[in-house]
Amino acid sequence: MRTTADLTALALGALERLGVDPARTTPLDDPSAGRPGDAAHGLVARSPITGGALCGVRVDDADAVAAAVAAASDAFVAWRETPAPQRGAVVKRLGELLTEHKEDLAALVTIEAGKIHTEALGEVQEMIDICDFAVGLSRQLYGRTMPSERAGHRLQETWQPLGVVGVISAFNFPVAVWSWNTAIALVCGDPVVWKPSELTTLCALGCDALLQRALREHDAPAGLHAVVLGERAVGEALVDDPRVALVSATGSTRMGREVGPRVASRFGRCLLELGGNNAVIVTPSADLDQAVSSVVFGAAGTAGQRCTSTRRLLVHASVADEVVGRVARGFDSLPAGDPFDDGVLLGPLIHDAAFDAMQAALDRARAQGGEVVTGGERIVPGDQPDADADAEAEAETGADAGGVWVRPALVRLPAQDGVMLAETFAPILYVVTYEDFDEALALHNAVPQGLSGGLFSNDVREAERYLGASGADTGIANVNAGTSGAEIGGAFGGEKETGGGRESGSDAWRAYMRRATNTINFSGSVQLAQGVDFG
Ligand code: UN1
Repeated sequence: MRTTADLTALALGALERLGVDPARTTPLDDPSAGRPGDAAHGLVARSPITGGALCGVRVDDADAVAAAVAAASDAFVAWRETPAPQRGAVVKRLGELLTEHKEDLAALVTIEAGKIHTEALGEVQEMIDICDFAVGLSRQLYGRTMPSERAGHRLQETWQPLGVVGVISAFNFPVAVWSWNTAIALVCGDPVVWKPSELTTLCALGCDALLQRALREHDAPAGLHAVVLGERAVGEALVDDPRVALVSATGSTRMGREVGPRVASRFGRCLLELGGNNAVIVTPSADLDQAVSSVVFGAAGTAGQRCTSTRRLLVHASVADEVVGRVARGFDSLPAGDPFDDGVLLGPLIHDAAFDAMQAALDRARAQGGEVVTGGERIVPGDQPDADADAEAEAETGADAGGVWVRPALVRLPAQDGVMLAETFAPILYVVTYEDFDEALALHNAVPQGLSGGLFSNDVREAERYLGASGADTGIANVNAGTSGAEIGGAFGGEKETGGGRESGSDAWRAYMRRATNTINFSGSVQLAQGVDFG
């Protein structure tokens, strides 16, 4: 297991290679910088692998946010007039730099989010992919031409840059979600001000450094991108600034409930990507090998900390015992440990509070008559020091508390109710059985969230019904594929309490532009629509 000192050295090396200004971070042993938590440090960057502190990170205040938004607004004036394919050239360069620095950025993701290294590399790959997509899009920001009802008239719609985009992102996808928004916003002609999670500030500094390099190389206007670091007040300043035309926020439904009305009250535009409570239906005709391995990855991958994680298993009664047994064996055999190590599939939870929330959810499940088939307990992988003893040691000496690993929990519930209707950001998979397909569809949709879902079936009628008007009500609905791991080419997001926003591929770019409907009269006379005669 790597120590905090190892991780600090790795992180600082990566930051240097990525070109991050050393003044943005402060060493923890610098007496002039104060102690962790002091104003001089602002935030402390930590790793969930050891629970230890890596370095201090200088933070921004509300004035700094206002200055970043002002600079972005100025940059917008020039950027909106820059031809979209030239804007695309900057994003193309960003994609090249990401390819070159894939390892460094992935290392920061593993260090700060605890994600296993193959998933961290996959996350950076999503960034490269969205850059490719955005570069192509820069020549395809299509509007339509419609037939006019008036002779000698043309009716068309055009898409124009919208303005400053505020991006708020979460710890679990600390770099990809930023890139989905930023690559698209930039080709659409919009500057970006980014407030990342306070848990993944080093990742954000790394992304910003690469983009600044691409912008400099292309003589893009200053202020086109800024990262603002801090806690709630920084996010609030961004959300409330009337110069921010679009707030694209990823996080909990609780966060969205605050952000949505605040942005709406100033008639700003919001793109919300909030909680999921994603179900997989396993039918009697399913290929159970495929279903089980997809469910194990969906529920336990990223330690259950994706918004697309599989949280509910709706399984036909005739195959329930077999599926539950096989998923339980899958959970039990996942190698836990240092997420940098080859073969490790289970990394740590983000922090102690995530573990506490998981235990509280399991207690609720038991109170509802749930049976914990396997998992839920804290595990101490490999040479990880004893966690409880270390927590006390940390309080006294500042030593590492130790990371929090947990065995993914599989819980059979008598009915889909109570705790199963809520998203707990941890690896818990609730199972209920069903008897007929209508019941499975009803259960699938009977939660407040609507992000992702999957059906495992080889019955074409079930598959078509699942994808149809009365089928899955989620923004992402898959057949013989799990709930997580969506590709960037499709639009990403969901309905109901998931917030309704769509990011990344397809036509999600439209949220980042303003649409204008244009009538051009080349007839040489005035003709009113709807046949109106006005003298
Ligand atoms: C998230 O968890 O916020 O579909 C994003 C997936 C990833 C993105 C998840 N491509 O699981």
